[in-house]
Amino acid sequence: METIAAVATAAGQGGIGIVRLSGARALEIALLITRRDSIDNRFAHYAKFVDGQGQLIDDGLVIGFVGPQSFTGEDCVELQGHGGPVVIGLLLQRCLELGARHANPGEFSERAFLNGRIDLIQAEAIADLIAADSTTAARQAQASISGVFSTSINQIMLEITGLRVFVEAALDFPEEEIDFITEGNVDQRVDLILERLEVLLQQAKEGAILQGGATLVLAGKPNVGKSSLLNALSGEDLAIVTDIAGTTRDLLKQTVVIGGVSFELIDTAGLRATNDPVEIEGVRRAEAAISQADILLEVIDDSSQDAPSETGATAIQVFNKIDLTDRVPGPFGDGQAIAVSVRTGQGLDALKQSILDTLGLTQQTENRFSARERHLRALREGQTSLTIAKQRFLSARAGELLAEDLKKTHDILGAITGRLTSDDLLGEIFSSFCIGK
Ligand SMILES: Nc1nc2c(ncn2[C@@H]2O[C@H](COP(=O)(O)OP(=O)(O)O)[C@@H](O)[C@H]2O)c(=O)[nH]1
Ligand SMILES: [Mg+2]
Repeated sequence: METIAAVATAAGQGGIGIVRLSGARALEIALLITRRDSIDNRFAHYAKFVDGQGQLIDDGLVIGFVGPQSFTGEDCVELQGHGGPVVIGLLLQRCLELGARHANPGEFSERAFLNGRIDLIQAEAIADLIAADSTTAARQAQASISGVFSTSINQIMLEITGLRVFVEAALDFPEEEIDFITEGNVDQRVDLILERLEVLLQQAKEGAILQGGATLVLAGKPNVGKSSLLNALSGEDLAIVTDIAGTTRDLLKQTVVIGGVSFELIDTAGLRATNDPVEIEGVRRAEAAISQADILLEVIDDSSQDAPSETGATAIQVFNKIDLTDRVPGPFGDGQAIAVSVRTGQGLDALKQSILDTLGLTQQTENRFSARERHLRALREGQTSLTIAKQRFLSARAGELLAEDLKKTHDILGAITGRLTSDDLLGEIFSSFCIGK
């Protein structure tokens, strides 16, 4: 493996800038730059960093991590200098002159994965932690890094392994005539695995929503107070609010944090028939946004006689302007309707709570971990494959078929932690990382 180098700290100016090296020549390169005779394992040495002409580039700390007890599993070095883009660039340049190659995005994490230091879930969670835009997202990424998700997957994989061993053994000794159903409790064991998969899928779904940030879309007639609500929820005066219907014509997007969860909130043009070509396009965009919404906030003017039109699990009806109608603030009816006054702020906390409830985000936070769409897909595929395995087994009672189906399920789930993953997928995952990670 070539020795790789990259700036590990963010671009720009900072107190400290770090160049990171990994690979067989990492220590040797660091010795040349620091002109030291040795670098102790996991020890911070003060050092001067010099270039090829013996000129001082910077001074700072050099720390060596001898493999395999390092992040990547290889010999690693951190050169910690001052955090200026030019000075840290010179330091990196010197590493490259001495034979290191500039690392690709995510290459340090990829090596950590390839050397078995972390699994794929953990590698992805590191990227998610760095990209986290809310406390919740950061906490649950940390949970995945520390192995909460991986452990659950591995337990399920272990159970499938146990079942496969049993089935394969039975196939090897046909004369023993092991009765799968009665002695092996095969269908019960499959059911148990299916149950575990379902629980894990629910947790992962929640994790993915919190990680990716759900989309909230404001919809309703003109002048009901959608833009006012966007401003209230974001705490900023972003959208233009007037009493003229048709003021908002384009989509307006803003990140808002509710209960520690970050959401993308989209304000739309009011839905109405119009001849204005700009507004027609605005309405078209509004409809497109509505169809993509995780949660639709249908705003209704409580002082009008209008009735809500959108229903369903993911729509919340927001009856606004109750300062004009004297309706009691908060949830009413079947609970999917919330009375608010954006003007006075009444009912807005109840609305926020309702948003979290509707996404199923009020349960315990203890088992939360970050997850990605890729994981959800694999968990669902695993469920399907195992369900088919069970059905085929019960109808055909053929051990060979079951063995095959179980192997397939095993492979699908194994791709989540990366035990069994194609090179294409690996390339896709790690190339989305930042350089130096
Ligand atoms: N009385 C009252 N007026 C409001 C309330 N919320 C918004 N409005 C007014 O309703 C009008 C339309 O608001 P706007 O946010 O532009 O509505 P949009 O067209 O749905 O985006 C503006 O004059 C707002 O000041 C409220 O809670 N109470
Ligand atoms: Mg508006």
